[in-house]
Amino acid sequence: MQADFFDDDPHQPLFLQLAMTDGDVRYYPNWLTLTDAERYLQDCQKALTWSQDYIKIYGRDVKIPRLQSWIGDPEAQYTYSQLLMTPLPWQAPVTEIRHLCETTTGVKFNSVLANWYRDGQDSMGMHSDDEPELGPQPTIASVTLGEPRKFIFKHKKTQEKVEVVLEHGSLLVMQGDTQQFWQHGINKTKKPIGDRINLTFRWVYPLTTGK
Ligand SMILES: O=C(O)CCC(=O)C(=O)O
Ligand SMILES: [Mn+2]
Repeated sequence: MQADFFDDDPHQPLFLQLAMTDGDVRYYPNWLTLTDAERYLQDCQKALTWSQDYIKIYGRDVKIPRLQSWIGDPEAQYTYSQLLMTPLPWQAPVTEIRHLCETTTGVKFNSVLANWYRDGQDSMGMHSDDEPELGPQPTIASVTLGEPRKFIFKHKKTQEKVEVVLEHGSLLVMQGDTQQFWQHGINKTKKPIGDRINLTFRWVYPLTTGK
């Protein structure tokens, strides 16, 4: 990973600015203390309502290779991989983490997609978070709890790749034109690895009815 370290505001945690053309991605290692990261990992595993969702591929229902939970304000309805997701109400561990994300980014979030990667066979295909309800330049705050996983960016035109290992207690912030120009994802791995929970906080604009 190529990056520069930034420490321009002593009240804000240190971050690495990833070297990416047409993108603005910041990585905050050790964003949470180890004690908080451990506690949040366990609380999220226990307290969230996790579901095994399916997507349709060529008319067949295919299992998404991870567990998910969509939490947010009631109007934050979201289509993800062609699934219309109605949010579950906010609850303790994610509300606290949401406030920490808002403090670091200076942006408000009304929803979070929680992903539980149970082992190396769970993954996330390459995609951009570019659904219309996220607006043209969404800020997405992505928190990692548990097993570190390699996060891959691929430029949509040049195919350039940038990789960063997302560590326990870290925060990744994608903003500006990142979703317009880049895809991101997490590959499967044969390594025997444990659980990872990822929380991606977003602001979802309510869907208009066209009236
Ligand atoms: O698990 C991750 O770090 C990525 C999650 C993600 O890209 C998403 O939920 O859209
Ligand atoms: Mn994403």
